[in-house]
Amino acid sequence: MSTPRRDETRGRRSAVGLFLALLFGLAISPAARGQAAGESSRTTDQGDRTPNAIARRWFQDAKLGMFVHWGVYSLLGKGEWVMNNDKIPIAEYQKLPPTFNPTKFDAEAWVKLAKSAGARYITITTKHHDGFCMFDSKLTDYDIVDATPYGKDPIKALADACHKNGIKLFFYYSLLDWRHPDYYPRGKTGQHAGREEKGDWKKYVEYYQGQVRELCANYGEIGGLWFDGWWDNPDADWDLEGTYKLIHELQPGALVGNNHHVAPFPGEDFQIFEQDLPGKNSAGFNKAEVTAELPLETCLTMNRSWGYNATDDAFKSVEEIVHALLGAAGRGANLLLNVGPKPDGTIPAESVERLQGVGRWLEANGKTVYETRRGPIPPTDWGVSTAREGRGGEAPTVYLHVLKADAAEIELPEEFAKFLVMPLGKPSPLKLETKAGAVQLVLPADARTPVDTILVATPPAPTDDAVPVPLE
Ligand code: H79
Repeated sequence: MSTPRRDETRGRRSAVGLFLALLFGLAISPAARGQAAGESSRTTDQGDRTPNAIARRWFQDAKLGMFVHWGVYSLLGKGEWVMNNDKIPIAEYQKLPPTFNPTKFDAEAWVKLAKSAGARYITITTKHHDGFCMFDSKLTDYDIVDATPYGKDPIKALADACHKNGIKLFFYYSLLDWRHPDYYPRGKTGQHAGREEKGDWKKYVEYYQGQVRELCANYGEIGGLWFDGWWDNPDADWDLEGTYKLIHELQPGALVGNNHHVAPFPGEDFQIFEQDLPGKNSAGFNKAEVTAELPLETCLTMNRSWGYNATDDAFKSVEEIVHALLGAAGRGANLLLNVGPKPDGTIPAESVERLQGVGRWLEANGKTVYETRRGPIPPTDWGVSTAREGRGGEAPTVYLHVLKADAAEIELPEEFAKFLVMPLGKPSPLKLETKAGAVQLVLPADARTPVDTILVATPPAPTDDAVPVPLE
């Protein structure tokens, strides 16, 4: 083995033990420790067999979801905020549903597309801020079954297709409602809807909780609820506690997330970041601290819009999306990647191409992403790390994802000095040089691969004469 033996005694003591310590943040630099310590026992404790704990682990393993923003706003092709942005009063906006007839909607095709992308769950808008319900609600006629010529419940079709294909389904639900007369006192947005200046907030809470009950009761097993819009009226009494209790009672394996941009509330199962990786705040509203207690999720648009936007062609490349997925995974988060279907129910070709591109990448490299946790090396200038626990006698593994295309040398923490590091799928160890307490890994051009150079790092064998067996 060509790696330098800097400290034989320490190396022999227990390389695997050192690795485990490294993996769980016990024997590593303070920065890395901060990162690894984030894995709390609540989310990784394999012994916790409650449906909620099992679901959280499933979520952390799943890594990629497909987000769907679809509603009557899709007809206008200007995104899901069009009612607010174009100051369309309800009297005008409600002319949209009678023209909404997505005859090309094919639930099975959507689910298969999500699968081909490597996504393990779908999160779909059941009601957005405009208040229009894309599911069959008995509590309003302002829904797709009662108010459109389509007359069918696409959420039901999607739930059935998800169950059939082993994909979990989460429901996006906007707490904010620009149309409901009882959404009063009003919040920050939806000022031009033309509503009367009155309303009974308590009745609104009953309405939305009733709809949450419908979503939990009528679609079989669901992955969870994904709330948004709380920030419109943060001082109102939303009775989130009651809402979360209802969900957890009706669906013990369902996870609750709320995109409220503040620190998680009790009863929430994962923390959401919008258009930013956890810990970043390019969007301006991701100021909440990253919690160490919960699984994390970053939701991201593929272009600049959530709902279908006919003129927005600022699509990210497959490479950028894969980097976002890895940036999330390296921070312990999932990526929820958005598509905005057209009013006819089809998904834009640009999105289909990108989803399939991501899927091809995951097909080849998914082992270094799915079922991993963030690795012992925090995100750095060259890339990120993920880690896989050793199971069934397998050695634990750290995956180094070198995202910087021209990186010729990368620096690793000194604990890696004795590791065997090899490019994924190429059984030729790379050279490690220890310099002033840090390890430099030499990355020749022929060891690099496009999009992501994945290096498999395994701890040294426990004895000097044993030959380390690479996992890949
Ligand atoms: O559904 C998609 C968007 O329509 C919705 N969330 C994603 C998933 C969304 N709503 N608003 N935004 C995204 C932008 C965020 C605006 C905010 Fe604010 C900045 C919320 C809080 C600070 C604007 C200013 C709204 C309230 C104050």
